Amino acid sequence: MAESWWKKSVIYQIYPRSFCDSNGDGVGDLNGIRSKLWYLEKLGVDVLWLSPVYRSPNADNGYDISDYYDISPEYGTMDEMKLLLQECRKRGIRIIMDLVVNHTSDEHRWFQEARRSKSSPYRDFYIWRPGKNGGPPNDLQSNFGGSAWEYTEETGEYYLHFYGKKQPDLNWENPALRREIWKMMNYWIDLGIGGFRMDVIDLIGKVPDRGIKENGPRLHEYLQEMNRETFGRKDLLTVGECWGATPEIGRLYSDPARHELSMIFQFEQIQLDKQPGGHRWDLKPLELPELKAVFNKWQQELEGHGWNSLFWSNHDLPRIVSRWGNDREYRVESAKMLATVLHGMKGTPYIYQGEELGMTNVPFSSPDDFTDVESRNVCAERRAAGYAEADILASLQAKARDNARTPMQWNATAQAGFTTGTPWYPVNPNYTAINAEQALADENSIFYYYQALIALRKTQPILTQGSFEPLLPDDPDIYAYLRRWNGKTWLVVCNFHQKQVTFCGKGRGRTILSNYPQPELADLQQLSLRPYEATIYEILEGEESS
Ligand code: TEU
Ligand code: CA
Repeated sequence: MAESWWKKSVIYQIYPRSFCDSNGDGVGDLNGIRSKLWYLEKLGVDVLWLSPVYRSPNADNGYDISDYYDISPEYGTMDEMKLLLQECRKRGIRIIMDLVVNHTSDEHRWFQEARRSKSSPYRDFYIWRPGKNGGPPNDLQSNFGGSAWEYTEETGEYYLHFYGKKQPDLNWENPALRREIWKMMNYWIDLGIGGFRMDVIDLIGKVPDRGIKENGPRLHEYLQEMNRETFGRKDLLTVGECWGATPEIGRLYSDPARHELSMIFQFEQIQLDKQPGGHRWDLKPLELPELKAVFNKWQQELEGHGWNSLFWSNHDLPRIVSRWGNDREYRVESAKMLATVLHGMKGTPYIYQGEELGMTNVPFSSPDDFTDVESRNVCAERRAAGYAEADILASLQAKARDNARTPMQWNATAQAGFTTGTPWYPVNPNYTAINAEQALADENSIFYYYQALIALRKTQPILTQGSFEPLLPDDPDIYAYLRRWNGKTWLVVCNFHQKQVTFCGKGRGRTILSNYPQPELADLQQLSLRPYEATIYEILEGEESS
């Protein structure tokens, strides 16, 4: 069987609002993306995932859609979308769209109809329940804080919303709703898109009366129906966002024999730096052995039964160099080290815009500077619960979604070259030093390191097909593993921390790529690793380490 194209791809996530503004209104747009295709082509990525650009009142920056068939006027027009698709096609770049179908906006026509009357044909597109004892139907909580139920005057019932009040949940048990979703997906497929990223797809099987949010009983039935009715007839990339996935669950989605999705985003590694049992705002430092254990498990357990996605960051997560690297004196070294760890593994890598420049978290100094809907809610909740302001600030600085959403840093001119107007969100003041123009002019930049990693993935089947073997699972500082394919062995060895450490392997290695100057041949029996040093070696024949 021919290998699917997306196993060799590297995907670049664009958060359109913050990528490039072409008309000076301070909001990134489709023409802005089109004007930067040369940059993405130079980086070498072959797929763009666009966070939502559909019509939306923006209660959650586009993750609240009011019309799936139209482009939000602030991003452009459907004709501009088609033009972007066309320009991408010329450059061999595919676009995958964000599919947000767990919920719509409350301003979507379906919901407007549904809320009006119990007899509306759209009533059953959403989930309505009468209240209990003068309150909501049960104590289900919204992922953005507070009750998941909202009362409506018109019919005296509550509707379910797992996210904001302006994001009512769709009722997937209704076959008429599912048919509408298939129709809409086919519309986009026919426009020539390369696939879908599926927002919180593990929630669509919800059974609110039994308190079931994730991984409901009919979830996989719906996905198999979706596959049959929409993308199954084409070789498209589909990736489901699944916060609650274990490798066992990951196989259910991505085992090709089950005809569901290409792969999922799993978040186990993303949840390691929080207090056990606590919320992600309850901070705890990352332990490297725990990180390795999670990745190793996913690498090994999906082998032959599915396919991994590989990512450090997205629009909901803090900047990885600030999170698990060092965004001060070793920003360049640590950003490259993190890239090496991830891109050396088996799966499809995703790069979040600005990650290839080593963009950092925002230096906000008050909780009130954080304006994202989730940040506002958690701040209000924690103030009400009596948390110290300093604690709230520390949590937001470490984890707020705002960190990922500052404008892309293109150059050192005003507003980082993102806009000629006033940006919708403040530019990180470090743009004068950290920006694309600077990176392109510096052959040792993080950008060119990502470019080299992407080029390796395109030319070296060992990266896409080779087996994965973890080394040193308990070492607190070194992240090392082997890849093997066709008689060849590669060693990826990284110092995750600032202190010097020694790696003891076997044989000799030829340097493939490193974030420090390296001799062509290295003695792997005793490698002294400098701060955040990362190297990929080919182990010379007959000298395999084990
Ligand atoms: O996020 C899924 C999700 O579960 C979030 O609640 C996540 O836990 C949080 O954002 C982490 O900060 C997806 C989208 O990626 C996000 O942008 C949307 O707000 C959310 O769904 C609702 O559509
Ligand atoms: Ca604009």
